[in-house]
Amino acid sequence: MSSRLTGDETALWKAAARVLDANWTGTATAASPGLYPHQWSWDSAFISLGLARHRPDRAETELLSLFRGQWADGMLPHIVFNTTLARHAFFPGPDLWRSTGQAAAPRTVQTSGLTQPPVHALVALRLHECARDGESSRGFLARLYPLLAAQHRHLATARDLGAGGLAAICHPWESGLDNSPAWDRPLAALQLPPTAYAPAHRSRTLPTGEDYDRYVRLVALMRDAGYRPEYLRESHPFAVEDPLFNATYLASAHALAEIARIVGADPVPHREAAQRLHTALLDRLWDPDTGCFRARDLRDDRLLPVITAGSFGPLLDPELPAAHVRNLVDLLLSARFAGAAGYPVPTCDIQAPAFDRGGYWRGPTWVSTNWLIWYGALAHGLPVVADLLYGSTIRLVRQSGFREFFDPFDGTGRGSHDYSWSAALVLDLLG
Ligand code: 9WN
Repeated sequence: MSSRLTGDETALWKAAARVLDANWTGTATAASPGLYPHQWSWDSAFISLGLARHRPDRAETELLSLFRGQWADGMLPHIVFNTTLARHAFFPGPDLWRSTGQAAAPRTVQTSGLTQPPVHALVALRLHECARDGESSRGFLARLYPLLAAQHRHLATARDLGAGGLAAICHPWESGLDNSPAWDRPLAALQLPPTAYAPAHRSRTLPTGEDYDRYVRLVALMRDAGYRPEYLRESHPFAVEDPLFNATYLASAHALAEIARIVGADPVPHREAAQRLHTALLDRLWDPDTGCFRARDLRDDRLLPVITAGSFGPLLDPELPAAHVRNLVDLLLSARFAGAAGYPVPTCDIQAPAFDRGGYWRGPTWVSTNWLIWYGALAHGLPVVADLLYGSTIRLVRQSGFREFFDPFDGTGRGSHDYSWSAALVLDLLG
């Protein structure tokens, strides 16, 4: 804990550390007690940033244990199941994914069959930068480097479905922003079989019903096609290039170049990959009419209409041109986002018809998206934006605790309590 924290901040720091202690399972951290009892991919990365401040020994274990679930083709799954729990501790559990029946999946670990935003290399480098023992941390990076490189190779080969240099997501869950209104249009185009899939399975409230049936339908299609890239490229009905996913990929490609340099590998291919992503993001997802990034639906080759917090993701690109940065900052501070929210950043444009202040990823403020935009703003030397996000995030957790998500107008906490990444990223913010 930093010695410059105030009394209030110290109390907050200790409360966050208690959440991570309570959610620690021995080798990893549950995303939240009860609701998400397994290890989720981008959660795990964010959590390791908090552990680095509190229990550095656990930070490395957390990330390495996530990579136990990596498939032989490099795919890093979005869930690594804790098989000591009852099979029905979470829906959809291992029975839906059937990973162990897949040739590329690990034999001894059960996982999902899709991925999540690749924040891992970015996080691994930050862990190294925070480490007290440089020598041992270099050893950690050396272990992780081939796994991260395989993850990036998988995205570059199996997921460039549009052949335009970006990675496509094949399921809303891969975006991390599950029920974002950005996905409404491609989901609505999906044909559902007459019998709904999702049983009365989840105690949670959002998202449910037909949305959920569509999520499960997409998984069943991917699974029945053996999660094959050829199927995803040619036939899968959901294929979208998302600015947030690709921005984390780009930032991680830069981090991977630096990790390669530190461990004595060749950084050049990773720098080139970052360069290609930079060009492709601008060419394919920048919309000059609205002055921001929007997701591209590869099935009709059109940009999706709704602007979300994900549109600010490309602030993570250190080479984003100044004019684009200015456009994004103007939009972020406008009445469509921070300008009209007491507790920014809402996850959806407040003026969009689909905006819903309590609707999970359809409006509420989340600590993860705030942290990513904060991180990008710092890298671009935007202290006003960075301070706004820092202040808003700290006020939210101070007022409402380490909740899963928050009302963007009055800061009311919603969803799970003691949500791991909310605690972890606050530890990282407090430093
Ligand atoms: C589906 C674990 C995960 C987060 C996602 C969040 C939510 C799962 C769900 O919880 O997704 O993977 O069942 O809704 O949307 O970002 O990683 O915290």
